[in-house]
Amino acid sequence: MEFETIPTVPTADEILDRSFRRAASKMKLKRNKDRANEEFVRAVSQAIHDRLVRVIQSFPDFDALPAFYRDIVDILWGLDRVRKALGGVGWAARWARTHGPGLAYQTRKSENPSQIRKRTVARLSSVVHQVGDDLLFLNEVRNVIRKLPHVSDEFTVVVAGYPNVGKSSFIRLVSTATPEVAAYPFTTKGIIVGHRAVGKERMQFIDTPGVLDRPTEERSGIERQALTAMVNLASVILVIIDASEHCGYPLEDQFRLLHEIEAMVPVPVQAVVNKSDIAYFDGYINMSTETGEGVGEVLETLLAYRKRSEEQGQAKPC
Ligand SMILES: Nc1nc2c(ncn2[C@@H]2O[C@H](COP(=O)(O)OP(=O)(O)OP(=O)(O)O)[C@@H](O)[C@H]2O)c(=O)[nH]1
Ligand SMILES: [Mg+2]
Repeated sequence: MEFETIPTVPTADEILDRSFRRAASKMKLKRNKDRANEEFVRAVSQAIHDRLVRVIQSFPDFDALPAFYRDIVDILWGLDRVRKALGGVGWAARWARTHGPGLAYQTRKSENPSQIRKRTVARLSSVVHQVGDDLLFLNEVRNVIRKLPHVSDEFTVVVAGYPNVGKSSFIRLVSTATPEVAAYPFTTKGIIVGHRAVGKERMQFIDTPGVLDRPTEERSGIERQALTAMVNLASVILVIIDASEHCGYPLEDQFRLLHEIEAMVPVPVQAVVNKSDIAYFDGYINMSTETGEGVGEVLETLLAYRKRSEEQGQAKPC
């Protein structure tokens, strides 16, 4: 994703300091003092405009992003809020461009160019400070999105289920990803991507935060990230069930979530029961990420889905 290359968003003070410094160096080149004041005003408004435009241009076009990334930005901050912040910065850039030449002209025509210059600097500072919070917010967005995992367009297993059932333990065992594993719910707070070599190719594995069986509007941003991964990224969803209920959630709720997921997505949903070293559940594949029992069977089942998807892909009309 192009997110990695978004540079740090400068603060209002940094933009002003750098722009004043650049303008001051241009001012020194002018012998005539009045001309120097005029040149300072012109250069400072141009520099502010350029720096603000650079901020806007460094962000991707959110409408053109793949649905998964757009959803994640929407879940974390709200797309409207991000667009509004970019809009604010755009307003300040336009202000500098529109008013800069006029203010420079006034400086030249004035009886007291140095006073007009100071007044202009104060106005420009005030405009840039008006979008100071937008700049800080955009930097916060930048710091998070540049670390979003890179998800590629290949056969993808999204591992989902209630919190604390062993999703990350499974991902650690079978893929290159090393998510944190802990004996409490919501250890995983975002999407984590790993891979596993399958012959000459790879299979992508996505670890997700736990999801509770509850109405969508009550779900937290952490849970909603898991749902968007299931909807937008999965070739197959592996729902892990903890029949031992050591995770802290009743089996009945876990199965309700499984059925909700089945109804929500068009891709295959494979249920697997984990922690078979503690409790076994008839009628499902049982595995234990602790002892390794059954993990091979789960991988074979996933490979069979992949094979089927390849066959269907080949069967598709061109
Ligand atoms: N006995 C036993 N414990 C397991 C097994 N798999 C995972 N655990 C334990 O279950 C707890 C939760 O494991 P995680 O892998 O962090 O579970 P998770 O589903 O990723 O949890 P969240 O990220 O919080 O949703 C940890 O204490 C693991 O050691 C298993 O097969 N058997
Ligand atoms: Mg986890």
